[in-house]
Parts: sequence; C-alpha cells; structure tokens
Amino acid sequence: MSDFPSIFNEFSEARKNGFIKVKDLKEQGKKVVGVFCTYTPCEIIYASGAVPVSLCGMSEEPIPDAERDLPKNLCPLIKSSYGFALTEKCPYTYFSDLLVGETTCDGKKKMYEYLGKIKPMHVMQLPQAQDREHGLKVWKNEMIFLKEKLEKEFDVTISDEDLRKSIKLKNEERLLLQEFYSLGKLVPPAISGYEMYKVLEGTGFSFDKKEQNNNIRRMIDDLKADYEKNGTKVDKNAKRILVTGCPMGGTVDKVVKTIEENGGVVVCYENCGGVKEKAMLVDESKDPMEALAEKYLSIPCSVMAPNDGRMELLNTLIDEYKIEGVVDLTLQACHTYNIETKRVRDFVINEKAIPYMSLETDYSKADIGQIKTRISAFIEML
Ligand code: BJ8
Repeated sequence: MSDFPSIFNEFSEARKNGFIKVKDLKEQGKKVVGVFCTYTPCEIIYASGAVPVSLCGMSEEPIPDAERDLPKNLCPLIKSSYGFALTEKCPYTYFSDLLVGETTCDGKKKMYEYLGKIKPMHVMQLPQAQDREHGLKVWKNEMIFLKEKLEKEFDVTISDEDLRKSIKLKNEERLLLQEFYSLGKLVPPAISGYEMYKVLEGTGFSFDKKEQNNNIRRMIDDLKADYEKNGTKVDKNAKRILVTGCPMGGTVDKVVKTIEENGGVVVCYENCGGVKEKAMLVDESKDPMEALAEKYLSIPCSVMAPNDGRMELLNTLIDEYKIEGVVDLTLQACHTYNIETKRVRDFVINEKAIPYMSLETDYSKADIGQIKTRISAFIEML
C-alpha cells in the first residue's frame, strides 16, 4: 500500500492543528461550546451558530492539579477534563464560551458542580433508562431547555429550519464515517486500527463540517482505490480485534499500539469515538426535537441500566467484522463499565464463542509492561 493521502494526516493531526483554528474562530466572533460526552446533541449547538468541541481530558498531565479538588480514586477522564479547566492548559477549554455536560456517571455530574465555578456550565439531566416513555419526554424537554439556554446565552433564535439543517449535516457526517470505519470489514482491513482511531478522533476537532465531509469523502475514495490497486500494509494473518468499553483517547497508544505490535489489528471500535454514536442517524422526517431526543437517548452506554443495546450492537459487529477477539477497556474507577464487564464477558464467551479479555487502566505509563504482557498472551492464544 502506498503512503496515505495527505488528507489522512490532516485528520490525525486535527486535534493539534485545531488549537489555531479555534483561536481564529473566536477572533471572527464565533461562539465555542465545550462538550464532554456522546449524549450531547451537537446539532442544537450548530443550529445556534456556535461550534462544539470535545473537552474530554485525554492526558495525565493536569491530573495532579485536579487531585487538589477531586479524589484520587476517580476516573482519569474526569480528573483530566477538570484539571485542564483548572489550569487553563487546554486551549479548547480556555476558549469555550459555555460548557455542556450531562448527568451520565456520578463522577462526571459531581465534577460539573465544580467546573461550573470555573466556566459557565449547563448540565442536561439524562434519564438513566431507555425503556420508559416518560424518559423520552424528559430528554426532549432537556433538548428544549438546552436550545433556550443557547438562545439566551448567545442572543440568537434557533428555528426548526436551523435544526433541520444541522441534523442533515451531522447525518451526512455519520454516514461518511460509517463508510470509513466499515473499511475495517475488509479482510485484511484497509488501514490499521491506530490510523482509523486517529481519523475518527480528528473529526471532533474539525470545525467546518461541510469541508470536513468533502475531505472524508475524498479520503475514503483514495483509500478504496489504493486498496484495489496496491492492497494493504496490514498483515493478512493479524488477529481481528474489536475494542469495546470506555472512551480510549487517553489510552490509545498504550492499548491499540500494543495490540497492533503484537500480532493483532483493531478492526472495530464499539466505544464512543467509534460505532456507538454513529450507528444510528437522527430521523429527518420527524419533529427535530423529538427526533434528537430519540436518537440520543438510544445510545448504548453503560450509564444506562439496563444497557441491552450494547449487547445487540456487539452481536452485530462481531459478525460483520469477523471478530476473533474482544478487548473490553475500562478506565480505573469507572463503575458502570467495570460492572458491565461481566455481562459483556458472558455474552462474548458464551453466546458468540469468542475469546474475551478485560483491561482496566488509567492514563499513566505505570502499567505499560503489564498491559503488553497480557495483550501479547491474549493474541497468542487466538
Ligand atoms: S456516552 S462512555 S462519553 S458517558 S467519565 S462513564 S469512563 S467513570 S465517559 Fe462516556 Fe458519554 Fe458514556 Fe460515551 Fe466511566 Fe469515566 Fe464516567 Fe466515562
């Protein structure tokens, strides 16, 4: 396979390059809204004329500062996100005019109380179950509440037409990203899991969605043409791995690189950043708020109880991507994903008859050796 198109590098560097872009946007008078979770209905933020940017902390750097206010025994994603706001070390947090979070896990929602003292903060009350009709009503009301907050905060009016336009644009992005990550279905896959992750991550930091969608289209076409002509650089004997569990931005080097340096290739990410949010579109034929509430409430995250949707999604993905092993990643002190490992393990081993391993880690380098030993033993066994 030849070198990647330059557009690929652009996506994988998007987080770094976005710092300058976000500064430029601010100078042009654009509002920036910092978000933390896949449940955030970004369509409403776009409809207000603002741009959403992901503030999920992915580095251990600000964690010691965060631990002045937060307990040590807390998920690194929460501590890192808070630490960046506290220390003003992350330009995205620094430039955000408003932060929007949801009552997902206990750690996040309690941390938002402190974050609200540093930056203007709006918290959406997320229902914790998907099987009650009144849950959907609550969530739709929360959508309307967010819309009103944005209108007031930014002195704008958000019409249904504005919402429909942003829903369409986000759906286009989802369809393109579905096509992109489906390149992992090829045997052998067209690109490594590490490269795939970097592109998917980069879309959270591309602010002009129209331009971004054109670039993704071009990149997919180039990758497909290249695969046809030159094949792939991924080893055809590499074991096909699906990664599920917590968001992995802060652990991708430690986990994905290790999988791929030890005879495996990640062909599918079920977690946030991967398929979880992108698998379902927003219904463009319905009332926009109704459709947004339906779509976002159906995201199968472990903060939902029960979380049957995750098993359904895993079931489909394991078959479609011809998975040979499942790696379930939990960030330390994430109770919901940690508890759900039993259900996932039972499902993968007993119902899908596929090897499974769970990994609990944080953002430090302390356990790199142990992770390498465990992952290489797992892949060798496949
Ligand atoms: S939709 S996965 S982004 S909540 S912060 S739950 S790791 S203890 S991030 Fe998440 Fe939204 Fe769900 Fe996705 Fe655990 Fe940490 Fe909580 Fe976390």
